[in-house]
Amino acid sequence: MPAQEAFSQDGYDPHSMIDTWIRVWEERRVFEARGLTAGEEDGPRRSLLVSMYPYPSGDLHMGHAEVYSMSDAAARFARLRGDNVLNPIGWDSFGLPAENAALKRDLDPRDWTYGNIDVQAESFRRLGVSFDWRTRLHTSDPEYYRWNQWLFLRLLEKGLAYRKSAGVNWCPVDKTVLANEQVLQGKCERCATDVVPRELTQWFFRTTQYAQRLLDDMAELEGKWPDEILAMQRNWIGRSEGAYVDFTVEGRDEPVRVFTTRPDTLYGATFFVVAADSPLAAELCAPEQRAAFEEYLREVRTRSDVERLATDRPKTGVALNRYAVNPVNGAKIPVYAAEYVLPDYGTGAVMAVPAHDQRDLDFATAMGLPVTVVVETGEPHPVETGVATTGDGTLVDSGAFDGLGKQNAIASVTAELAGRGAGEGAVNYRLRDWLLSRQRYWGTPIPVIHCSACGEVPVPDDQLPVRLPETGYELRPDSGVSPLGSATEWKRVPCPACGGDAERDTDTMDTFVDSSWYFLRYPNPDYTDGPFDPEGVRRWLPVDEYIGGKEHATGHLMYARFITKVLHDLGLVPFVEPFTRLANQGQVIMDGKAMSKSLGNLVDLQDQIARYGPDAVRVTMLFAGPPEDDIDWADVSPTGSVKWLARVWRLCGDVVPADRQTAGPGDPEVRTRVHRLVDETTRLMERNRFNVAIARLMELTSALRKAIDTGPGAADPAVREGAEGLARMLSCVAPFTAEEAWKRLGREASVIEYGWPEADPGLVAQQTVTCVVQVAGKVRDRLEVTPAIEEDALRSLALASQKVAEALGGREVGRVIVRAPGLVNVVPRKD
Ligand code: ANZ
Ligand code: ZN
Repeated sequence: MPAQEAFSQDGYDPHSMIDTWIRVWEERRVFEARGLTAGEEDGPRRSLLVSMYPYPSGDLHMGHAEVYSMSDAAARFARLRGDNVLNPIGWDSFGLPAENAALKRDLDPRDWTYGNIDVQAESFRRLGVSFDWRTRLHTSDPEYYRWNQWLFLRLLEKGLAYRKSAGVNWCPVDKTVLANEQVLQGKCERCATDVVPRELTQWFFRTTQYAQRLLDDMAELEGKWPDEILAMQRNWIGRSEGAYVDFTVEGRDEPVRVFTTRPDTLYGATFFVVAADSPLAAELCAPEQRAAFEEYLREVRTRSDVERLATDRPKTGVALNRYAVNPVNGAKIPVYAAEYVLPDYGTGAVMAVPAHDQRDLDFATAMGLPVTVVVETGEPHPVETGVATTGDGTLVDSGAFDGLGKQNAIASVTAELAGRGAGEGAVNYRLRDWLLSRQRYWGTPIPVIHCSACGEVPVPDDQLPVRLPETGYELRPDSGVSPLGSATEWKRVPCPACGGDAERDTDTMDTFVDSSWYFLRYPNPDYTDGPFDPEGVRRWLPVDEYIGGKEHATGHLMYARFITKVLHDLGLVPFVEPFTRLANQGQVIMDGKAMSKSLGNLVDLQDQIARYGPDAVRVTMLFAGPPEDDIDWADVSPTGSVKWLARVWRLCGDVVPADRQTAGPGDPEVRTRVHRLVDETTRLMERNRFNVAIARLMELTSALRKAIDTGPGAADPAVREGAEGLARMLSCVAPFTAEEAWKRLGREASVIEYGWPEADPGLVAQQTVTCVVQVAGKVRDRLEVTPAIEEDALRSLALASQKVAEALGGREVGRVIVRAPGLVNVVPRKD
């Protein structure tokens, strides 16, 4: 524990106040939502604000402090404004780090996990986060994961869960399956042996069946989710329209189907490519090419999809010495196996049109294959430039289709193919089915029993949960593929169908299954009659606002959307989208880089709290910039935050007690200023612009200080009105100090129960707003500007300020961050 910093803030002590207020809040139950699942139906507006739940990897870190400072400010604001708010907390407590820690320190993954959860829970309390602790859930509890199993069985019944063979990373020395994060540059993180691909039978959820709905329902999210995330989802689903075309292949009865987005280029197909690692390639390979093909295949298996699709790598492949026949003109074209065609996209085979597809052109160039232009686009010939032509144009050398434009030709060729049974229009998605089996211990066991007589038999619902064995298993088994495979006692069960000897499935579920529905259980985490309480779900869901990092754009958010649609189809939830609004927060970085142990730039949250107190840490997080931007901890000033909080605390102590004030509404100028600032802060908080809202609160602090020292004085009612408003608004961002300030104003706890101050519209109408100008995060000047001022104008105005020039002291300007009309931050260049 680092020493607490000694602050000479005239009595303001950011540490000693903590325990008192935690106790008061708990006693008064101020953070409990009303009517979770029963009673108080017709209360005020309900809102459910959810932050992506934490993983208990140790104590809370700076990233957690950032997310929860933001979500808590939003939750407290909504509560102060009269919403019935549910601010829940749970833990994503299954996952690989627990196993690694257990192996390294010879612990039970349970002890490590639950120990960390307790530490994090205590830290959340001491950070003043306004959770309703009745929602607390842990996904590694059998009471929770039994419902993962229950859901899995429902998907299995619907044909949405299935098994097929798929590749895994295998370490031949440790004889174990490695998760992607355990593979470092192609080597096992433990023993540095080259990892080899291996085929295993694995469980999948059929997300592809929902591809179109995942796209269509995005219409509901437009304008409510960040555009960037929607674009990433759209791209991940990757819908392409085109056609299937059937090519006959010599010596094979069934034709081979390809997917193409450009059926109009069919006459330009000069060769045919199948994915080297597809069963089809092995089947088509002529005997004399077998040896070459197998050698090539070994090479291909070591490469990732990203490498395989990279356009800057030389194209490789092997001729299979077979011919495919073009259905429209009977042309015989050679068949190749190559890595640039992926086995699990489209049909795993392509008609190659080198004139109009860049990868095909690169391959043709490498192999010396012909290039035939069939769409005249006006661009130079692909053979001369090495660039395939992809623009619009007119068909040539395409028989009866000559002269058609691209779009017309796509339709006509597709119709022609369909007419003679050699193809049809098709839609293809890049989205893959969700591979959910993990060969790991610390996860939800898959509730299936394998019987030699009956096959895959679901565990009956009344035998759930299938609990993890607590003893008799090896985390790194000497043989076999998964830890549960080593639990011989646990594995052996009678078949539920025939009673014969059978074995449990030994895989566990991807933890993204746990997180795909946890928010539905928040209103009643102890519910036992189903995965979630239908009444709680009806009252509180979908989530009004979901807050978390961009890294979940295509993983977690896609899975949660998918499972919600499945639950909807099962009649279990009335909506199809789980998160009405989504907000992303940036990361906390240090000196321009992500914090990491290896870089030695880790900032420890507990150390920061010990120095500055929880409120100053929260204020610093929020004041650093808009929520979606990264926060560079090297550029912020927690000391500045402490000083401001101390100023508020002192100010509220200086205001004359209510019964000794002067009569009347108080100084009109002060009142006007107070009401305008309340109004602006309100509007900024509504839009989650916490940084500018705090700038307004700072301004209010200074205005009131001035009113006391050189204005109407500490007994003026407008000064009290302003100070009380300040304490109430402050409780969103610095809850402990706000309570102390409220007490110093002679008021009774808790300030939260007094609500958000109202601005008098009559006083609000105004001509100018105040823009705060910071240099390196410190306020250096204030400018009166019109509310509609443009960013550029504001930037010039700020840079022209004498005070800014003084603060820069000759340093060069690096970045200028402008948030019109309220804030300009000038960041000096670092050398
Ligand atoms: C012939 C053609 C001609 C193509 C042309 C494109 C341009 P998107 O848009 O991503 O869906 N393709 C099909 N299956 C593939 C696979 N398994 N691996 C690699 N490439 C594959 O891309 C669809 C296009 O990608 C398809 O259309 C096919 O090439 C190729 F002027 O067919 B095209
Ligand atoms: Zn059986």
